Parts: sequence; structure tokens; C-alpha cells
Amino acid sequence: MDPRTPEPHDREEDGPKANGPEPAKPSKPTETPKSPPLPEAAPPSKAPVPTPPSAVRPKPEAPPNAGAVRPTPGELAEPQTTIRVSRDVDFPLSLLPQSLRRGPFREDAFTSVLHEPRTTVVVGRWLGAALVVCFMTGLLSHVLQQPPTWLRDHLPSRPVNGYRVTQGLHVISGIAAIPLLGAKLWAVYPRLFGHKLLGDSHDPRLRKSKLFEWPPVRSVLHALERLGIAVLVSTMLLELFIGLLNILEWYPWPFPFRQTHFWLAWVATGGLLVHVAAKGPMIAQHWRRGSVPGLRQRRAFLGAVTVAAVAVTATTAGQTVPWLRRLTLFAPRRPDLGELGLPVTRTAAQANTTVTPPDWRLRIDGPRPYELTMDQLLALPQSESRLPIACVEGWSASAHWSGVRLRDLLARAGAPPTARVRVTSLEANGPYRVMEMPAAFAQDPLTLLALRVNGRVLTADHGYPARIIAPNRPGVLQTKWVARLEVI
Ligand SMILES: Nc1nc2c(c(=O)[nH]1)N[C@H]1C(S)=C(S)[C@@H](COP(=O)(O)O)O[C@H]1N2
Ligand SMILES: [Mo]
Repeated sequence: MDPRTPEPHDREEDGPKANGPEPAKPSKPTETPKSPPLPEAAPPSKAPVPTPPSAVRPKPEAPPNAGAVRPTPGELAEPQTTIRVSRDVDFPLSLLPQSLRRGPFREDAFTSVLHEPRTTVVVGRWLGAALVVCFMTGLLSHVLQQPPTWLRDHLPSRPVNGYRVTQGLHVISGIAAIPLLGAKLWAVYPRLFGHKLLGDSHDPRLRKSKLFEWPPVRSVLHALERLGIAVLVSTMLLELFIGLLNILEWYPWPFPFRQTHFWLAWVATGGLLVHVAAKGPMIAQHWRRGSVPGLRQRRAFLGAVTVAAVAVTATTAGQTVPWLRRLTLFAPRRPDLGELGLPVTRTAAQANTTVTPPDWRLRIDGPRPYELTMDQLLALPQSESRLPIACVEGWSASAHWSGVRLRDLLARAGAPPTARVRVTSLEANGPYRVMEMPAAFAQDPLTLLALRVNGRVLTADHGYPARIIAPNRPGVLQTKWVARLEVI
């Protein structure tokens, strides 16, 4: 978005229609001095404080609609709420040597009235909500995928769709956060060049606590604040970026995704908490509508941001929300398309399990180890479960599975009901070759060593000869091509 787009005549209550066609009238310059102050009105026109000529950049023309604004009584009484009045307070850049005031460092480099606190607070609230959901659901996913020892035996296998819902929310809120973060950064980025946001220095509390932005670092505290923002913005961008690439199954980096994503989340969330605390007074001041005049552009901008966030969400959420499937435009997968009505993350060809060894037997190790051929497995009582595969990448799909209850197989090996189980795949290597399952999942009557899905024998891609399917589990733990179960 071009920060310069909203022209002076396009601000406040009067739209471009009222002012656009207006021919340049000679009366305009004379109107200027008595005009009520506008956001970013040229300070010389107001000039409550005499300023050294060197600090004043001559403005070629006054705002064209200066006389057309209909300020509310409140605005008249407190005109400073929306403008930069006295440059010694509002323009720390006056401390910047004149020779350096170029490009974004120019006083009038940012013309949009939307670089103001109320806009940043509203977008920040949405962004904050998305990030909180994303962080909490991400933690849950992490814990379910790799539980710490102390928690391992307390994880529930219900609700059946638990992981499906939380991971769906994780990816949905993460995707929605991208346009929201973009909008937030756009609203505040003049700060990067030392500009203050319009209006944010008019609260006496804030004015006192504000530090000048030039020189770039004025004190240790200021250095820390700026460093904090730098860490927050960079980790947040990186986090959302690698998360997005992950759902596209693209890993163009040398570091391990999951651990990096996990630790970046903590750093970013820590940075966010510090940021919210530091901006507390400003956030509180602008939390409610009416803290600054309502701007038509703000409403339009927030509307556009909402549309963008809803659009990216609606066109990707179909990968997990069945009734949004028809809108699926940008999601990497349509879960209902694919062999047996289920997508495939890692194919048999990739895992080199296309051909099952002719002497394949399921081996169950425990107090009374034994082996079963496929015929013997099929001769055991078969159970049915309707369970989803919920991939960490955000897609999920429910399917109808049938096979032998895992707990029956384990009991036959003499496993106590509190035993955990280690499952090993035929795959020679791969990050999900070996999986461990806590007792609560192993004992759940819905957990199967599945042999069939959606009425047909498993295909190689879906895990033939046998695979695990369990409720409330991340997809990566629904091990395919099972060779061995071990009571542990
Ligand atoms: N042995 C093995 N099992 C595996 C995987 C794997 O790479 N190896 N991938 C898992 C992942 S990431 C998912 S999402 C599900 C997908 O199951 P599907 O391919 O049958 O849809 O299988 C899981 N089972
Ligand atoms: Mo997955």
C-alpha cells in the first residue's frame, strides 16, 4: 500500500467527491490560517509556536479542503488530538540534521492520516487475538506430538476431533494473522524513520514517557525498547513465513522446522507481551471508539483489512472445514480429493514401501511376544471407527476405518493396561518411522491397527499392509506401513 495515497483533500469527514472536482481557487491560501487544524496540516499554518525557519519545509500549498472540514465541537475544543501542532514536541526529527532529512526522513514523508494510534490499536487487537489462538493451539499440537515425560500419561484420547479442531484453528489463525500483521506494520512503519504516530503524543502521560527518536538510540532504555521491537517484528515475520511454507510442505532452509517454529513462537510471544505492556497506556487510551475523531479512511481501511483476512481464511480453511471446501482456492489440498477420498502426505514411493515384503508379519513384542500373518489378522474380530486424519499442516479429513483394536493385540501380548506402545514402520528411514503412544490412546476402543479404509483394503500410499489410526492424535503419529508393535 502506498502511504501517500490518501491526499490531504481525502481526509476527515469530507470525501474526495466534495473536494476532488473543486478548481483551485485563489481564496484558498487566505482560508488556510483560519482553518481548523487538520491531521498533518502544515504546521506553519497553525504555528502556535514560533519555529526557526530552518526547521520549516515550505509547503507548496495548504490542504485544499482546509475550510471544508466540519469539526465536531470536541475537535474544536481540543484540536491537538489529530495534528502535529508544535514541532518541538511532535517532530523529534527536528533534531535530525537538515541534510539527512530526505526520503522517509522528511517531515512530510508520510501523508496518510491512518498512521495513528486508534488504527494500530484496532488492528492490533485482531492480530493479538489471532496470535493468542495460534500460540495456544500450537502449544497443544507440540505437546500432543512430543509430550514431555511428566505430561505424557495425562493426555486424553478424547474428544475424537480434538486435534483436528485445534490444529485447524492453528493454521487458520496463523493465515489470518498474515494480512493483519501486514496492516499493523503498515500503520506503524513511519516510526521506523523516527516519525511519531499522529496523535499519540497528545496524551500527557505518553508525552512524558515518550523518547525522542533521534538520535536513533538515546538511552539504554530506548535501545532496549527498539531492540525489543526489532526482535518482535523479525521473529513474528519469520514465524508466520516458515509456518506458511510448512503448510505448503516446502522447507527451503537448513534448520529443523518444528523446533525452530516452537522456539520462535516463545520469543515472539515474549516480545509481544513486552510490547503490549510497554504500549499499555496508549492501548488503553485508544481501546474505545471516540478516543480520537472517527475517520472515514479508518473505517475503509479496517473494512479492507477485514475483507482480506476473511478472504484468505475462507479460501484456505476448506482444507479442514468441510463446508468451506467449495471456496478452497489457495489451500494446498482438497482433502476429499485423492485415492480413497483421503490425501497423502508421504507416498509409498517416497517411503520405499510400495512393495510389502512377501514374508511380512506383524510382530508384537511384550511379555508374551507373537507374530501374525495378514490372514491371521483378518481372522481376528474386526472393529470399525470413524476417525479423522488431522495433519499438522492443517488439512484434515474424516474416514471410515476398520481393523483390529490395538488394545486387543496388546492384551494378547500380556501388556498391562497402563503400558505404552512403540510402533515401528516398514520404512527404512523417515522422521515418522517410529512412534510412541501413551496408554490412554493405546487403550481407547477406537484406536485400531487399521487394515481397511472407506470400505477398501488400504492402498500402499495409505499404509498397506496395516496402519495406526487413533482419536485426538496429530497426523504424523498415525503411522503407516506398520511392521512391529512393542509394549513399553
Ligand atoms: N510410516 C509413516 N507413517 C506416516 C507418515 C510417514 O511419513 N511415515 N506420515 C504421516 C503423516 S504426516 C500424515 S498427515 C498421515 C497421512 O496419512 P495418509 O497419507 O493416509 O492420508 O500419515 C502419517 N503416517
Ligand atoms: Mo502430516
